[in-house]
Amino acid sequence: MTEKKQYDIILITPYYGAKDGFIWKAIEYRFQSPGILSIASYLNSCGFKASIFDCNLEQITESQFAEKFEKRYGNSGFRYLGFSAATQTINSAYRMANSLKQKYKNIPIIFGGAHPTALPKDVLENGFTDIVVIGEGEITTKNILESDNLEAINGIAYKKNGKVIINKENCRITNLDDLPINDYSLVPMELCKPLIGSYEKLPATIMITARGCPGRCTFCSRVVGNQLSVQSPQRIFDEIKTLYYDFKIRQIIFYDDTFISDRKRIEEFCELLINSDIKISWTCSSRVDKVFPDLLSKMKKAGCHQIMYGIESFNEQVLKNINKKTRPSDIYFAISETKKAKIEIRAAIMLGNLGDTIEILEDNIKQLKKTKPDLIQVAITTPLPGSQLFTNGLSNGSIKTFDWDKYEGSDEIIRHETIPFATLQKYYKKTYMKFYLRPYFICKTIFSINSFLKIKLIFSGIISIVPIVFRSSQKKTN
Ligand code: B12
Ligand code: SF4
Repeated sequence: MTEKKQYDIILITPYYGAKDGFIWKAIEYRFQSPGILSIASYLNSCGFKASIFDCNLEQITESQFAEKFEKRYGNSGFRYLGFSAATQTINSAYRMANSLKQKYKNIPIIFGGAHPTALPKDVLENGFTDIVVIGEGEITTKNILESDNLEAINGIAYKKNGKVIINKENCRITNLDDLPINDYSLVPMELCKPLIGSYEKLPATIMITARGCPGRCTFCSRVVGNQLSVQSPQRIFDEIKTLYYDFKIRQIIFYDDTFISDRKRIEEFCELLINSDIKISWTCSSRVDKVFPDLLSKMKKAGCHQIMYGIESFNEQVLKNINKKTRPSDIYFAISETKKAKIEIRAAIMLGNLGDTIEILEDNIKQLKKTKPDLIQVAITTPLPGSQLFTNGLSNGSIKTFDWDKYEGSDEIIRHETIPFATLQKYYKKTYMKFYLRPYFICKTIFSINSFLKIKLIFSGIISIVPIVFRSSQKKTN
């Protein structure tokens, strides 16, 4: 008799966070993983049975994983196991996968996400990964569940007679409206916790309304490539309706790489929100060269209260070196117009780019103090697999370690041509300190207190400054 399988696939995201007892714990943020949620929602809509075990959202650490997995799925039966991993979580995912492989020897293990997409060969070399899905996973995973003939499935890498085979690329999903609305009941949404300073209301969650980015910034790891595909305004609105009415979500953080890529799409989306009973607050990210004053006013009216701009540097030559394709004048324009629209600005800055000098790092601090964004987010440049910086580093030998656990900004990964890593760390702290610990910022913050939530936010903000003295960190790019 064949064993009954309750699930076709269990999709797992590893835990990523601060070590127990470390002060970062107080300001940790976590959300559902949109990638595996989308795959599971799609597979279930096609008649398969997919389950999600999101250890990041549920805060299940590596040491708790095997026991909790057993409790939840031990008696269920499943055909495949899938792990989603970024570079910083790949080692943890390996250990988790290995522990399951010991027990479930005949269950194929699939890896997907940012790191496996960038380095599929590496991921297959560990002995317990059977298949790597490269890029978007919905259709490719469905094809795997439907057929054992791996040779015929585009967008995967696998091992045959000990040799890694990388098949043809899969076709991108050009219209994201073709995918079903995410089935949020697959994950415990009540566990979402936003990053300090990124919300006005609670509960909060994230949404992705576009995939791909036409930009080619050298430091950026683009998981699904350069072709942009989007959800229509109506589709974004429909998903928000589900989140608002069924999950009582009141704050959305749009995690699209660059939300304002198509002005008309965002304009129509804002109109749908303005003319509805749904009163949510939301934030998004944008390039500084995608700023339209009249659109900003409409966004504000529709509930947008903060935009994160990928500024990276105020230096024209550095912007050229990283292929950002923006100019300092775009930055000044974006900041002043966003202020006029009364939308908060979170400015993302990078230290240790090609061409950076001490003078440039000092000037960045000066410009931040002069232009006065509301919040800043600083990162020491890390060569993430999948980025041009990583590929260049491989060929010129400037990458100092391939220990993926260290790829989070606090260790030296790549040698800067002139600035020692200790100096970059010093400027990481200095930029935060000089920006946040100045009388203007402190007074502005005190005068902005108008609710208990604001007091809570400020308290968490103070806590978040403390670890910066001890540790550096990496940011999400856009
Ligand atoms: C939303 C987001 C988050 C969310 C959710 C993370 C998550 N686990 O999904 C939060 C805020 C929690 C987060 C945290 C972090 N993130 Co993040 N994040 C993103 C962002 C902006 C969008 C990802 C997304 O949802 N896209 C939409 C979905 C549909 O695409 P997707 O996730 O790529 O998934 C598709 C495929 O990759 C594939 N797939 C994914 N997993 C799997 C698994 C299987 C089994 C299969 C078959 C397929 C498959 O199918 C999916 C559907 O098509 C990306 C940037 C980007 N544009 O991709 C960065 C990005 C993925 N994050 C990144 C980083 C560095 C981090 C952090 C390490 C940051 C930090 N220092 O704290 C942490 C890691 C936490 C973690 N547990 O993974 C990097 C990863 C780079 C790299 N080479 O690894 C990216 C690429 C940003 C960047 N350009 O630098 N992140
Ligand atoms: S940093 Fe932003 S603009 Fe540049 S390639 Fe990445 S997602 Fe696109």
